[in-house]
Amino acid sequence: MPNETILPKPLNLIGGKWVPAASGEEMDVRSPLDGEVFTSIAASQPEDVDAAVRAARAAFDSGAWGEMPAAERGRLMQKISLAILDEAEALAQLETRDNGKPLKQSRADMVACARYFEFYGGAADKVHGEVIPFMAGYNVQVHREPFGVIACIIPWNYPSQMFGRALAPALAMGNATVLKPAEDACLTCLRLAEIAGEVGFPEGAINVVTGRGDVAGKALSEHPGVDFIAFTGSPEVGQMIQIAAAKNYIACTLELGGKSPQIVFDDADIEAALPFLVGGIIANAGQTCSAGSRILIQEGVYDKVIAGLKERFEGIEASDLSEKAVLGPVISAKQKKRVEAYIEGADAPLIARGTVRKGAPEGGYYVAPALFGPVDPKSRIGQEEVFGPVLCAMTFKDEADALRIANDTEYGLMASIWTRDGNRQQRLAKRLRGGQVYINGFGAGGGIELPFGGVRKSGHGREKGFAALLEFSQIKTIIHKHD
Ligand code: TXE
Repeated sequence: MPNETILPKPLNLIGGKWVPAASGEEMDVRSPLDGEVFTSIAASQPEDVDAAVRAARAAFDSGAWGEMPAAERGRLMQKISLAILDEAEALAQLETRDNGKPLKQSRADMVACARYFEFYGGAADKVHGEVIPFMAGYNVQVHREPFGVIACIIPWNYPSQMFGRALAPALAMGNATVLKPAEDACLTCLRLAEIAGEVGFPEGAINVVTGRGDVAGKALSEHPGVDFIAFTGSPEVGQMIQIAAAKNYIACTLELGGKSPQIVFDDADIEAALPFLVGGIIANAGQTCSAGSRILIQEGVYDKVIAGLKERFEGIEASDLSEKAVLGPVISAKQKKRVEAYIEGADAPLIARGTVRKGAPEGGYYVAPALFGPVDPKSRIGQEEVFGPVLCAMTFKDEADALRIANDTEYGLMASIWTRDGNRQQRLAKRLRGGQVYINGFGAGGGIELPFGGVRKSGHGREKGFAALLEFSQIKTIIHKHD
């Protein structure tokens, strides 16, 4: 069990107060490690969401957060960053219990969460405006302003990382926020919001409402008091969010799924590539929007790369022993069923299957990893996002063929190129569809400093890096005519 002292109560954070859902309803929380219920969360209704949006609006309008000197805002963000690091181990234990990911990954997520607040806290007083030379007798200033109230709707795959990724840039720019974390894993978000209060964030700067997506999430996305929506999740819900935003004439960022390719050419350093080819789909049990779920291999090295992948896949065990595991369970019984249906229905030869640890709890959501190949790029498993530890290997003849296959999905989020040819690296990096391209490496959306986001069914807008500060703020031009 995680450290009981930080196990959050089934409450929402609204205007600095911890309150139950107005209806009193709660939802069970199950651990993916054993499928057992171990706590509950508030099952919020539209009225709870309304109260949270009003609290955020009040905090914004009062200037308590947005008009606080930027350096002071930044200092508070540095404080939460340090407080998260102080409590990182207990938070990581809680994350693993709630989400199922191995402890090593939960620990890395806490460092990343703290780093988001450090990075954006440091940037809070460094976003400058501009002065535009206009006509004689005019002084024209371009300011960057907060939107006001930002709704952040986030998924369950990286709850604490997403807390930092969505909230830190929004807060740095002076917005007030309402967070709707995912019902499948949100406990660390509740504790992180509590820590923000403990280090001195003003009431209402961060509000958190838990509950079902189609109830609380929907109410938040449709709320007329929201000025901007940052959504990460499935393409289907992303589309609903964009429609809801359009109805209120507001903007949104959508960070949806992917079917990201790693492209291995004949001249690649295969030994260097193999750990990244495997890690790109095994990390977080493949439940990463930027997972490298397609490996495109040039014909001349196909057998060699497959032999390396096969050996590694057969050695991977899905395990409940979180301290040692590299692969944990998937998030839910529903997700396990979905991933297994893809594996059983795959129209491609199965090359290798890992195992599930003997003795792992029966009720846990473990899926032995699977490697398929050669996969027809047009097949269902070659095109759709599985969101599980399932890797599709494909072959290609030449650079043009690789580019065509890589870009031929509805998604466009990430890609990596493994080759020693510098000209090819540049040519392909520019032509691959997506928001991030790695050359001789793969970091699944890696780097807090690095702008990240997709195109088409992978979404739009950029998070991370300085780009997020621009995304979470708007321009105002002040034109002053003087004598
Ligand atoms: O996502 P949902 P799910 C993909 C992945 C996965 C599939 C389904 O392929 O298998 O989506 O996952 C909230 N209005 N990704 O069902 O439902 C919900 O409560 C407003 C990719 O868990 O999109 C949660 O907070 N909000 C992805 C968030 O949306 C709604 C991460 C995401 O849940 C809502 C997760 C509604 N009508 C899944 N319905 C990535 N890009 O990393 C749900 N929500």
